Amino acid sequence: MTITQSPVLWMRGGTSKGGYFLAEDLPADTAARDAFLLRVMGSPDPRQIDGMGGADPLTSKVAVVKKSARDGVDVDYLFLQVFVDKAVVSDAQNCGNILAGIGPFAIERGLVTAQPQETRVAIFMENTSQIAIATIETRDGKVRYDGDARIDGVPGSAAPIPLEFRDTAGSSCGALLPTGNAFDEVEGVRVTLIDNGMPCVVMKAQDVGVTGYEDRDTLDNDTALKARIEKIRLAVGERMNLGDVTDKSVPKMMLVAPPRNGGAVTVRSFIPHRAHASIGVLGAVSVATACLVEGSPAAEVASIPEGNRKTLSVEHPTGETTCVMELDDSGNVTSAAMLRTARKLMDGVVFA
Ligand code: NQM
Repeated sequence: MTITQSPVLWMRGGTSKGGYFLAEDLPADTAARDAFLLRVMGSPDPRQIDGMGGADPLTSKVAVVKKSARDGVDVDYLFLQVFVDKAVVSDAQNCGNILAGIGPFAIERGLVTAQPQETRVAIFMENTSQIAIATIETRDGKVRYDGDARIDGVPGSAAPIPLEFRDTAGSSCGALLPTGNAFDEVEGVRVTLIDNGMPCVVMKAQDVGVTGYEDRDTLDNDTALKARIEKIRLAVGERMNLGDVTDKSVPKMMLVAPPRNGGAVTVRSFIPHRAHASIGVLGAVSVATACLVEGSPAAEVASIPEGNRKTLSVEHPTGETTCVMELDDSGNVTSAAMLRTARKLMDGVVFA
């Protein structure tokens, strides 16, 4: 089926933005779907001038949603990253920021019925076959978007959307630590290969010649640094069970340094070729988990509170993101929660 238009809801989800589609509105054939989405976003083109994308990986994102047939699950969510400057649409990663808009979208489209005060939406994340629970404020049968919750990287405030993740370890790599090691040495740099919801390569910023406190533009303009970490990324794809990662948006590259504002750790992330303006949701969960791995480079720079329930503030270029992690008595992370917000921006028809 070739289509030239589709109903869509455009939303900000967390610190990202993208098009939310019902699965039934898109072609079932992957090649036809991807061709349509590339046209919708205006890719490949660094400016995405002929489409809806914002010339940034964080604003070139798509959610495909359907009612779930799974027990105890409300909706199935497939995340698609539409590359900005390549004709690539990838389902190789999940996205916890776009996830924040899934509950509101499901209610807007009648896939989930709004409850009197708040509506719990159980979401099956198709990319990684895991479940997240989002709690959406609802009044009079509608989503409430206004509120007092603030997240760094987004101006103003909005209704809170708590997200809870369980069993995210090994989401794409098969194991939390796919090589079984607290660190491996790759291209002369000590790195932790880790996946607690997002495949990440975590290394000390100083080990690749930066401080970890640079702003996004400085890092984005550092071509020597980017070439160095891309070499590491390509070298670890197979070891992380991700295969050839040349045209994949994972693993993410995470440069860590000691916290400066009372948090647990400072992170500068590459996703993977552009520096992130803040940090991804599952990216933050994975880095926070790396800080808890004894003997890892991240543990050396992190400041970790005591107890089995840890509130870890991950400092990033535009503020911080707080992850609340639950650990079992052996120190394994059993769940992670994070606060996000979302906003409905446009409801209509998009053309290809
Ligand atoms: O890690 C960007 C984002 C993300 C992903 C990226 C995300 C996550 O900020 O769960 O949210 O890492 O490509 O939207």
